[in-house]
Amino acid sequence: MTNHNLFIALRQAFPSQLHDIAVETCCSSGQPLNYSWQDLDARSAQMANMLQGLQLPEGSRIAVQVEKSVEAMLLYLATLRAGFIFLPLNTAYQNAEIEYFVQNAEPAVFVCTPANLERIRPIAQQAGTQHVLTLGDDQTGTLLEQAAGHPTTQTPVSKQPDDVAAILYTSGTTGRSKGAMLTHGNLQSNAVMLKDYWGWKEGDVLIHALPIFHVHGLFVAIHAALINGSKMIWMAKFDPKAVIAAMPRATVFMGVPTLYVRMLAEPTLTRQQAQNMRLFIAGSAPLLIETFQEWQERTGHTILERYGMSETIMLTSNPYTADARNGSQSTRRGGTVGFALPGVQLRVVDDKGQPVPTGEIGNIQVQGPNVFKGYWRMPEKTKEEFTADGWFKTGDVGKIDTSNYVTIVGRSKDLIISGGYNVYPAEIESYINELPGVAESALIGVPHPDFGEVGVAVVIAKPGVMLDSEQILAAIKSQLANFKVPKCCFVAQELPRNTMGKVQKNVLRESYKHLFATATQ
Ligand code: MLC
Ligand code: AMP
Repeated sequence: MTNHNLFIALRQAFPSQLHDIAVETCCSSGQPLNYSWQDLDARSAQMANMLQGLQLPEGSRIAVQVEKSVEAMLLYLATLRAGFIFLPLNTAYQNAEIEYFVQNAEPAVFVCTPANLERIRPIAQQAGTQHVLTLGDDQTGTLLEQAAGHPTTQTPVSKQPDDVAAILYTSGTTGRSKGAMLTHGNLQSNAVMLKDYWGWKEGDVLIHALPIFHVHGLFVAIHAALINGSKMIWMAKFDPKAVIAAMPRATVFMGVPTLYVRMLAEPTLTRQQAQNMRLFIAGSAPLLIETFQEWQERTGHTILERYGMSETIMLTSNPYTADARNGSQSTRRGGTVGFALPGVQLRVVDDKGQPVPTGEIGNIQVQGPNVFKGYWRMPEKTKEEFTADGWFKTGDVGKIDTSNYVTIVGRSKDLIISGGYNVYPAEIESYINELPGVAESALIGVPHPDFGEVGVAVVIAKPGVMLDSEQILAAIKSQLANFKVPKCCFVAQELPRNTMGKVQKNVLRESYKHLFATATQ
């Protein structure tokens, strides 16, 4: 039987010159560190052998909350090779958030930073995790120590396309975080298709400056480079100056809109500096038309915007070249997310599930080999998010025009996307509502010049209580990942409600929409 382990497809694309550089790091310490294709193969084999040596049950989850490093990527590859399930966690998550994930996913292994070991170990052990290992961003930690003695070759464990490769936590359209199960088949089909669709070719070099705990940095970017045998210039953190400086040695860049906004603020971003680049790709959040146009003017490049989700990886994309399917005039259009990708079916329906006429707004639903297997241990939630005829409800609202361009106009899910990170108002509100003296609260997203959108809290006090908004923010900050902390908090007399008693967030959004407007001038 064919082995569909994703690692095999990635490994097959490695160039024959295994001693060539595969990953070039730009260390903050100033010491460059390079990894050859041979290094990627041998070191991920050692880690895979080490994981296999732990005698874990089949389907074990390997939870990972570490700073970005090449070794962290190797751990992902090793997990694929060993046939386990990779579970990446945002480094900003604090104890309460981690507690929820480990109790829900019950990982057999938790890899954390050396600095977080004492904090994470009891949380992980409480959830039954047998192995808590460490990985620093400076090639240290017990994971590497234990892997070092293992053989540098390994045969990837046999997998079928439907076997789960990774779980990514997301809140989907409602409620608590759910683990989206992505299979080897989901990931491979998307990677192979994007290699072709985005015109990857020999000699391409990717600047990788995104975090590697979400779809964008972990799957879209890493898979694209590996499955094309392309070198990566690896940056542990996004620094606009460093990315611009690397452009003459690179050809492809992927980023969330905030990264483009920040690069545009740099005088070193010029047409000449970007002339070696072949492709700039944006996604994870709406790219403002102003950013799209300004980028075109400054660099001569047209950003290619695409749209995806944790549950589906990539769904739509503007064309790389004129797309024959859609007429030779098709080009990258700002303000749209392009066409449904090959193999992806996308439809726009009304609230009753009936397709809306071309050009009209409705709910976006999708099908395809990229659509996830379901939410981890939540069959009911999974059922809710699919239609009876098998379409996944994205929670995004949009339209398709006569030339098949998809435009996202909003979201039916109560979600704020801030700098490419998702913030779920229901989660933040539940924390605020627990604070002493708080009667209720509402978190809304308002436009922001840097992050695109940020959370603002409106809080109502219990009768007779004087609330202090700074104290509310400080209390939230001590419990939740920093990007979830509202950028402002207002204490109000009451929340606007409709006749059904539902809080009218649209009214609040309207009231506060200019809060950060002055910063754009
Ligand atoms: C950082 N901060 C944020 C924030 N990032 N606030 C709101 N939203 C964000 N995204 C705040 C911190 O809380 C902190 O505030 C201060 O900024 C500095 O933190 P930092 O970590 O030093 O920030 P910085 O390095 O500047 O990070 C900004 C960023 C980062 C834009 C580089 O957010 C980022 O890498 N975003 C990319 C997210 C991403 O990869 N998304 C893909 C999802 S996949 P304080 O007050 O605590 O000091 C997906 C599917 C798809 O959506 O289609 O791709
Ligand atoms: P996540 O749950 O982090 O995977 O976030 C996925 C969500 O990001 C999608 O459902 C969209 O709402 C949003 N998104 C991704 N790409 C785009 C884009 N190009 N434009 C607008 N929204 C996007």
